[in-house]
Amino acid sequence: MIQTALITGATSGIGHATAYEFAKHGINLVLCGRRLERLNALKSALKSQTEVHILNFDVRNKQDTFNAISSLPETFKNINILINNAGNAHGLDPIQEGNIDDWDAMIDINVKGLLYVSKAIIPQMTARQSGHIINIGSSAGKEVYPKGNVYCASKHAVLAITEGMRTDLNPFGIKVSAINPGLVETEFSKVRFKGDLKADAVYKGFKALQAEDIAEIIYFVISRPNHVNIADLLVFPTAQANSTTVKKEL
Ligand code: NDP
Ligand code: 8X3
Repeated sequence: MIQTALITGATSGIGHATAYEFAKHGINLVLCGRRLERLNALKSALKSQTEVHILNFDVRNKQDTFNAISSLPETFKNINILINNAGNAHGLDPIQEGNIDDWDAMIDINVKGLLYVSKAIIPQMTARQSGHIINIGSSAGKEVYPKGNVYCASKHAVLAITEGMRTDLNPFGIKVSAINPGLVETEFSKVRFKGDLKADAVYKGFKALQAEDIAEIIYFVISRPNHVNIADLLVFPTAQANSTTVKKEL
């Protein structure tokens, strides 16, 4: 059976690489993000391999999120796989110096946005009694590092929501998984540091995970047999032992 996956945050990094990985396997794609020109470019690049529909909305906006998902044409309406990936860190500051707009962004996007998208998709999964939801958490959802405060809180929330979903959706046979990467070289640090050159230093001196590494893992997780659910997966680059221990050669 041909499957359809909806990927949030498909314009960059992990979501972008996952779109390519899924297209390779003939999975139909609903690709979401705010940067329309990137969504259009992605559609052009992948349309020879699979069917692609793009949805251009900000997950912070509840109404836009529901409108976008309910606008899906009949052929894309049945989402079998939901990849809740859109998210970022905004800032890296001690709590006493934290920027309230950054806090709002992280809670609104990483937590509330994930909930809005899930709320829009789950009813069709419960109706069909099948589906797979993958939430992209983080090693930051398992430990709190200095100045990580609110980002770590948002990712701890993602893990709590994942467990809650897995429990509540258990009667419907829906799989729910969390994939928790450590350092992945994407636009993540550019966003966190608002374009500051500091971002370039984050992945220097060691081989960080690449977006494609996570995309392959996501495909592995969604392609297990029906009776197998990888509930929670933590992955680091070899050079990283935990959030604060990274072997760098500078
Ligand atoms: P990128 O910055 O490369 O990608 C983030 C994606 O999220 C973009 O496609 C962006 O699209 C989308 N996004 C951000 N804000 C919104 C919004 N308000 N509405 C809709 N889409 C939004 O980072 P990554 O690929 O690294 O991040 C993907 C996920 O992986 C995030 O949840 C992140 O927390 C998590 N993660 C990242 C790690 C890392 O080290 N890179 C490690 C662990 C987890 P657009 O701007 O076009 O809307
Ligand atoms: C991204 C990894 O260590 O920058 O979630 O928080 S980290």
